Amino acid sequence: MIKGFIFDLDGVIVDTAKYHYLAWKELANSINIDFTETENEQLKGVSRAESLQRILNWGNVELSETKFNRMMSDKNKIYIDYINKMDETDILPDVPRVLNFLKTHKQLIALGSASKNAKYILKKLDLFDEFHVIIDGASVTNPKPNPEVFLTAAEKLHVSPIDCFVFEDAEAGIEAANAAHMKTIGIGDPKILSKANKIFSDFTQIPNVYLKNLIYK
Ligand code: B16
Ligand code: MG
Repeated sequence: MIKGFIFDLDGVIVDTAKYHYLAWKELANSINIDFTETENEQLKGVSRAESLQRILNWGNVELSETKFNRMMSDKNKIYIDYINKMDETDILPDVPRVLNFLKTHKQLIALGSASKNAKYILKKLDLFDEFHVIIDGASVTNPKPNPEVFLTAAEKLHVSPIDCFVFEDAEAGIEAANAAHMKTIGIGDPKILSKANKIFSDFTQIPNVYLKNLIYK
């Protein structure tokens, strides 16, 4: 029984959402756009370019291509400054237990993230070698909610999409995994993740027996 287990990164393995928020807020405020955590929720799982476009739309601001690209690069510099302070103590509780359980049961494990910083972050967390396949924002052309990121992960794992499980914290990610015909496990707020097949508040709530059932049933 070999199944594919695909993990989102930001908000699932590590709580980088707060750093994305702080970096975007600094940028948005610099061009007089107000930006709150409620709006930030709509950027989770969304690509960097689409995130900036949404912020500009909220503020009714238009930018030239040059300025748009400069803002994306400025945002990433601020974000990387936060990331540079991270280490393995920032891995969210019980993520290592779940990864170890799946490995012990010879399951295939992939990362499916929209982030172009995913490989760098995994190395900082000392988790890079835990994944058989890493699909990130640089590997695909169509960002979530398009299913490409997850379908590519399944293809590279050589597992059929219907035998894949996706751990996701964002609405766009759940939509992408549902569109890929995979089973979705939402991590976080049930109000946001209502389209997921199953929801847990975090990995501490996922018992080994639940994982065992996913593998062998
Ligand atoms: P970057 P995930 C996503 O990562 C984040 O949730 C989203 O907020 C971010 O805009 C996106 O990555 C792009 O990130 O600027 O690092 O390329 O949740 O899909 O792991
Ligand atoms: Mg996420």
